[in-house]
Amino acid sequence: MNWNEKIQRKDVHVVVIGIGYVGLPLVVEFARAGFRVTGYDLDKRKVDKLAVGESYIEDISSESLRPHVAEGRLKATTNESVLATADAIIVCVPTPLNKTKEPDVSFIVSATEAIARHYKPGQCVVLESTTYPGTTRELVAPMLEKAGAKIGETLFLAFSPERVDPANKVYGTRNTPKVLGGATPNCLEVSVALYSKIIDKVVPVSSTDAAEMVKLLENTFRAVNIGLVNEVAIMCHKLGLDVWEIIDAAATKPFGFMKFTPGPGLGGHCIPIDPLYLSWKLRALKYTAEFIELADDINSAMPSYCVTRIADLLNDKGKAIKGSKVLIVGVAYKRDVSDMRESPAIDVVELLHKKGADISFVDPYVPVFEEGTMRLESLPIDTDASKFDIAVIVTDHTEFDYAKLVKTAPIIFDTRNATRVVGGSKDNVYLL
Ligand code: SAJ
Repeated sequence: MNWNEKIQRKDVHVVVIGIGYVGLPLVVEFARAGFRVTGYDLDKRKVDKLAVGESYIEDISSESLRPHVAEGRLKATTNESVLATADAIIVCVPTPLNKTKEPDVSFIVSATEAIARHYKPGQCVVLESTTYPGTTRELVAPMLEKAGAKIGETLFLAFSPERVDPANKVYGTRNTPKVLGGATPNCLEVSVALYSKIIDKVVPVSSTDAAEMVKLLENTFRAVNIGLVNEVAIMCHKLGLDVWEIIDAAATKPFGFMKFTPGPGLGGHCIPIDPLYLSWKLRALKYTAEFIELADDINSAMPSYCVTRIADLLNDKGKAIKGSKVLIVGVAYKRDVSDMRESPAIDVVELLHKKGADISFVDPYVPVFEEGTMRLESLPIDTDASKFDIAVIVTDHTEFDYAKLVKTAPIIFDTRNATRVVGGSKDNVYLL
């Protein structure tokens, strides 16, 4: 039976390797489309929850899992031998940076080694983890060929960048267009046929390298533009201008402008990391990706810039950072999420701690802040800010009471212009 028939008859067992914030939504969509799906992960906690239809990802409800688990079409396992029973294997493993800010593709390698150990002719393998152009072709394909696969004949290999946007209530897996590049035309045909069953709009491109590069352009575009507005914020402060007013006014331009806002730095597992996969690849080709490296320098320096501004504000009140009581308002990497990965708050807190500040924080999404030797517990969301020398808004969660904060905190350093929602006099508020 050929792939198209298998797909039409839903006679396809899909195994998703890595059931995190990218893999789990795919598990749901393949199950919803009527396929047999198994989530395979080394994390027994996730596997045990998925196996009983319990979600552990904010954007996925347990109700969307349970019926498929009850029907026996949706399973979960920590046992890699499930790969031998897979018709399609989707790889959604992390691609972090290592200590020297270089790509760490070890999770892709481990996943590919497992696939190779259980390779059977006819399988379709799609890599979704964000990575540098060439990974699928130079790293993954040869490992599978060593196991006997003939790419495009006995194994269909593709790359499709994940476009999951945590907490996005408008765009989910099904209605976000999905780019797909095949290692060969046959590979593209099979993977497009499969993904078309779960994604409204599949966007084929000419190769796996092209598909890998598309994702890196998407996120490099964001990192560079965020770096630009962060530098504009520094320039405006030196010019005595309100950068938020400038950006809001520029954003009235109905064409040729896209609004980005300055902040305390670049957080999350995508934007600070993905562009460095691209600049690393180009360095290997003896080329310096100037914009990426410059944006990374500016974005990485924002926490330290914020601490300098905090020092100046306390100094104006005759206070040193050392011994001052500082309330950090919000520590997650962005509004209304609980994720702390690469959060700029980590650097802001560490720098203040090194200077001897007496630090507390409040974040309804993050109960405990742990970094190095530091361990802080979040104060209640209605903490009285008048007991502190300064309140620093690092993450502008919606549920904070900014009006109360403006009324009670002696000084507020607002890195997100979150206090714009508060009317009346705000002469104790200082913006990035
Ligand atoms: N940030 C700014 N200024 C901005 C936008 C973001 O300082 O104008 C900061 C955020 O506070 C955060 C970091 O940058 O610390 C990243 O924010 P993000 O809005 O880009 O959010 P992410 O990291 O969740 O990015 C994801 C990405 N999705 C994928 O990679 C599949 C990104 O491509 C999306 O564009 C982004 O969500 C989104 O639009 O929300």
